[in-house]
Amino acid sequence: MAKWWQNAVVYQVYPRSYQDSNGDGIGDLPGITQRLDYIKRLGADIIWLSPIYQSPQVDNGYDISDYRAINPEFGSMADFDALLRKAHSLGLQIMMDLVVNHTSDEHKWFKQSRQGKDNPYRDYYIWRDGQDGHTPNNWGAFFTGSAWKLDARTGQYYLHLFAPQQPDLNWENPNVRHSVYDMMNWWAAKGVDGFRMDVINYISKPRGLPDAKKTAGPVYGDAGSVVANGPRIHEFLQEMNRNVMRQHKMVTVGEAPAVNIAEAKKYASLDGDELNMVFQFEHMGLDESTNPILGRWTDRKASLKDLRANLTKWQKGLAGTAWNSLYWNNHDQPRVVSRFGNESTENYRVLSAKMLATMLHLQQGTPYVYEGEEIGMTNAHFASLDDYRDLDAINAYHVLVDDQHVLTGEQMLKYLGMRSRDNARTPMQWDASANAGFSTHTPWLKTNASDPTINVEKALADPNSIFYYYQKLIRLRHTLPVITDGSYALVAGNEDDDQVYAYTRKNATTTLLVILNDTQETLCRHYDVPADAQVLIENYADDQGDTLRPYEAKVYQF
Ligand code: ISL
Ligand code: CA
Repeated sequence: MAKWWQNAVVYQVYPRSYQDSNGDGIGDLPGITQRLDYIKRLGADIIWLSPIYQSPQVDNGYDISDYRAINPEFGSMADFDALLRKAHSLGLQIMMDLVVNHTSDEHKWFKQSRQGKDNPYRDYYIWRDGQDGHTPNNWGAFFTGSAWKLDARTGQYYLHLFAPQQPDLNWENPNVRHSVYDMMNWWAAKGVDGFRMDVINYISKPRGLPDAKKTAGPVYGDAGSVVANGPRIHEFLQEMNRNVMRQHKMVTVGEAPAVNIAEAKKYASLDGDELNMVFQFEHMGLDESTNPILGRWTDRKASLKDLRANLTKWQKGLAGTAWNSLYWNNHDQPRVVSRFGNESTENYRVLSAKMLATMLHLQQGTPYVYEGEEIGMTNAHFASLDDYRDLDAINAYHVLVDDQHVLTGEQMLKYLGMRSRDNARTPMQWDASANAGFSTHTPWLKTNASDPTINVEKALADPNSIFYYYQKLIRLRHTLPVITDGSYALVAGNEDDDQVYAYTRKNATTTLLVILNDTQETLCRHYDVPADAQVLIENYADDQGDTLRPYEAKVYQF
């Protein structure tokens, strides 16, 4: 018997960019509440809200200064309660973002902690002496620079894996852990239905905080490789589970960079003593640069072979023992149609968006749809650094172009246009009016000017839109058990095909055969299909058998 979240579909809302209701150019909670009917119409079951807590917004809310207050830009606690009530009345669940690897440096715990070595909150964070006038180890922060910042008051350094304004919490301290569990229970008591846990597999730091391996090129060691999946991580999550998850009906997903199959099986085991599922990152890394200095700043494209091999590895690796989450997009990733699809013509944009949706939504796991994905929103391709708001993009530009001179400004702008997180964060495109119907005021981040015709109003008026295709995929998941419980296999011989991806899902009564042309060419492929097979869903109107048209996706049921 599938658990309730196993055939659910999650829709992620980035509150800053969804709908502004009071004309200040910033999306807010009343704006989301106005749009819940739209999310319901798509068919999603759960809404994951990116952070809405009180925050200085250095990292758009992933720097929290009060876990029990709403950021005033987004509204009030009464606005949150109204959102939750309306969501529940529509049968939608709310999943909160839980950011507990770090807080904001304006959190009261950190303000206390930095007061002095004997402050009761000192040990809430990770403080170390320098080594001979240098940082305690070689770790680099994910947003550039060292992961350590010297604090003048006590002459010690504190750890921040992200921005200096995001000090890491010390999970070795039981008071930290129980403060977090209390806070989670407080939200659960309010009625929230689950948590998406930010970089949760970074919370247990390696003993002794050893240097990380450093390849020739980068100035700092790769902290991610040593902090991911640390020594006490499973103990901490099991403790959290006993204190929080087991007390409520709740769905959880952990963001887990650098997770492998063996670790994922522990985090997301079907026994349910840690999390329900994790976000793995391997398919998001397939198009990284081969030059470690550049990392994801490149225009490399992933090959179909690599993508298929990776998705297949995760399908088979977790089958029967743990549960996958399925995603192409979130607020940190460029738009899927621009990245793995083809945005060069309107026809290809629509076809490739539907093809990629088919690839993902027919696999086993819980699918996540990120706002705007369901209408095929594309990357923004900003022309100037001034258009960017994300500290990740701005810092990377300065380091690679101005300090290290490894890229020209022109090259970096091109790579930002392909990979920056701001590509995902441009305002939701509701209609063709000014600011895409997002706001009456200039938005905090420019709307995507590349195609003003991509919007919800237009999608809802067109029965062949990407929106209705997603709606259908979601409805199929809700009605056909094989999509949730069927076993996954590649069609024999398909592993070497660099143009077409073909796989099956099978349970005791039903087989699905999924055929996907990942090219803009017309191809010929023969697959054995029983004479009485039905076409379950397709992105062209008429099945032409062995002929596969550009980006054709079709699913047979028999
Ligand atoms: O965004 C990234 C590159 O694609 C990742 O390296 C990202 O920083 C990492 O996945 C962690 O992300 C999460 O924690 C960050 C926050 O900035 C991201 O928005 C969040 O999703 C720090 O809280
Ligand atoms: Ca607003």
